[in-house]
Amino acid sequence: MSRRTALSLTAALALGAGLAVLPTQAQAATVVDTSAELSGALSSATAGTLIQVRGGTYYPTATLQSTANGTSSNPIYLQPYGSETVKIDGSSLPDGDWIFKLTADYWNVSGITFQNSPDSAVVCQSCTGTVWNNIKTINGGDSGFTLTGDGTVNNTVRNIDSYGHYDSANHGENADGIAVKYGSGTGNLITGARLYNNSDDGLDFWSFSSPVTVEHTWAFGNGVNRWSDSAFAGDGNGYKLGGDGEVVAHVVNNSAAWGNTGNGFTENSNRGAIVINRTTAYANGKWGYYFATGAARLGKNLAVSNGSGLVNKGSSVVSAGNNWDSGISTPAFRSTDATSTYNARQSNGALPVTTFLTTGSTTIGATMD
Ligand SMILES: [Ca+2]
Ligand SMILES: [Ca+2]
Repeated sequence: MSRRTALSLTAALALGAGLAVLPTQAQAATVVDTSAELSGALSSATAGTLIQVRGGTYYPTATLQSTANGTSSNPIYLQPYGSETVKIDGSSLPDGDWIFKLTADYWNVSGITFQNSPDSAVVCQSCTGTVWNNIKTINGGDSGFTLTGDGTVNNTVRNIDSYGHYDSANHGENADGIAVKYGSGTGNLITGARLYNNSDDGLDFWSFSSPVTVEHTWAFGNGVNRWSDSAFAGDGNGYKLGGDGEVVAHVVNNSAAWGNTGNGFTENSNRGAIVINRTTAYANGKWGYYFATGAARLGKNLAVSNGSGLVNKGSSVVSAGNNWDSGISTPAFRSTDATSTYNARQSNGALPVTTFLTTGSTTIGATMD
């Protein structure tokens, strides 16, 4: 028995019952330092496999992918070796290829940057129980991070940065920061995301028929033509919460949208009881909140300086405690300088500390953390 295992068991005994499941056996790490080794490790992984990638920038020539499943108690881990910096760059991939695709369950992917993909950067198709911690998807040719397919269940995307995506062939019409599209499945959570400067939307739930929860997320600067595209077609919504006829009650808590060219938050034709609480929409090009046809529940939200107005809400919307509701005042922002929102994340992976769009209010708007 290794020293580490002995200590863990001692700690477990000291803490008594109720502790999380311990690994049933120590599993040797698979350390890789070439794209070929990484590809092989992904496809041959089994429950409990720990894949550690040595620092450096990798240029795979084919999509890295796996259909290997972990289990809830023994996921498959993919992460950098120690504290090394790992970037996987799609510049050597064929046109139309993705960098990384999982069609698999119970993976735990953390700390890796996926950049310069010819198409989508990371796609998880019909995944159950995957956890993505502090990954980055940057400057790809379609959406940065995608959950798709039926059987998309209990996935957590925590502290992702996804920015700079642009699909040139479609003049920016499709590339979102996060896309949860064309599928179904409950228990999916996006938390701590920064989704910005993408050609289309920050976040897009087009044609996804089950509720998704979003919290502590920032979507900003999407839909701006940063590519000198004379036929630019990006929509520029911060949070596009539906589409394609699905009626689904997504939930967005304590999140913000600013500087997007479209709406800050929009049902996008979803007539379901979308729940939006304690969010802030600031300086978006169109409406702060666009919920003209559905039955959204809007509570304690704050809209300021949006191009078309604070809110466009239909007669089925339930609205209470928002700054457009009668008797609710609009607190002043401590800062409207967004510079600090681009800062490095905190050491625990959380969003950077900022006073931008904070008000100190305990009753309305996002807390920006
Ligand atoms: Ca679009
Ligand atoms: Ca979109």
